[in-house]
Amino acid sequence: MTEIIDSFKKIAIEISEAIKTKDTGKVETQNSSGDIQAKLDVISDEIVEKHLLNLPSVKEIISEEKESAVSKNEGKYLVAYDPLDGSSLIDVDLSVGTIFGIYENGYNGENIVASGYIVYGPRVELVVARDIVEMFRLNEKTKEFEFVKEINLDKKGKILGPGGTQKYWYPYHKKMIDDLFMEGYRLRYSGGMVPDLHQILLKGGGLFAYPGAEDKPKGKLRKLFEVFPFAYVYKKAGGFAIDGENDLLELETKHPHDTTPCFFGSEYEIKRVKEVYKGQK
Ligand code: AHM
Ligand code: MG
Repeated sequence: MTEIIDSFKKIAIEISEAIKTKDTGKVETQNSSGDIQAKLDVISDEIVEKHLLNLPSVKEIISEEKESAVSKNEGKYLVAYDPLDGSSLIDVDLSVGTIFGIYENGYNGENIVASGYIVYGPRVELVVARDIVEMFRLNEKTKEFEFVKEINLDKKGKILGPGGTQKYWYPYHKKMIDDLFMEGYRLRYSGGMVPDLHQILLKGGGLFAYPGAEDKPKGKLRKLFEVFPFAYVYKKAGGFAIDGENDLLELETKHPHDTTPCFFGSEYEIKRVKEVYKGQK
């Protein structure tokens, strides 16, 4: 496990360098989820693959940019990752990230044993969830990640990141978001789940929502590469992660690119979501 986490420190340095120096344009192909890929999506995927396949403890890898898993004849961990989440923000120079989940014996929510993410912002930060959630920051001079602090969520926050296209939101979802704004919550949504969820974690709490809606009943965000890893981080930080009703880590996956509605937050906000979503399906 530690060798995988250490490997993501090297990966972070390489991807960060690529973001600063490589072409920010698109490629002609689409990835397995049907998204138009940025050149940096492909480069980042290759960087992660190169590092992970070298590790004896890794049995299999799968990424948002791959149709299916790449397996080896050794190791015990399965690593699912999104090499460059939020890559549509690259050309406007907003923060992007890498997300990873480490699984054992399968890719259902209950199989995740550790997870983490890297934020490529003005500084490069790494958050790792094992028994606790720890944050590290890259020292650009020494190229070492230095421990910053343990992350713990408060019971109630002040910020709200409501994803999806408002035109297609279900009426009860719209009312819930409106009510929270009227309670005093402030909007914090960049369009990159890594910096958006990182902000909620570091500001003590709040709510990030990417709901099911008329245009996308199962939401947009993928279980393996985005949702389960962040659900694990939020739960280990004392927060909650649900699909409206159920704990996200109780969900199963049929296809590697399955998506789910998702809500991440602290106790108060997730209780509100549950009250609103009860009996709506
Ligand atoms: P990506 O993996 O193709 O980059 O898409 C995931 C991103 C998330 O980072 C973000 O929360 C979401 O898509 C934003 O979607 P939208 O543009 O619909 O608000
Ligand atoms: Mg993504």
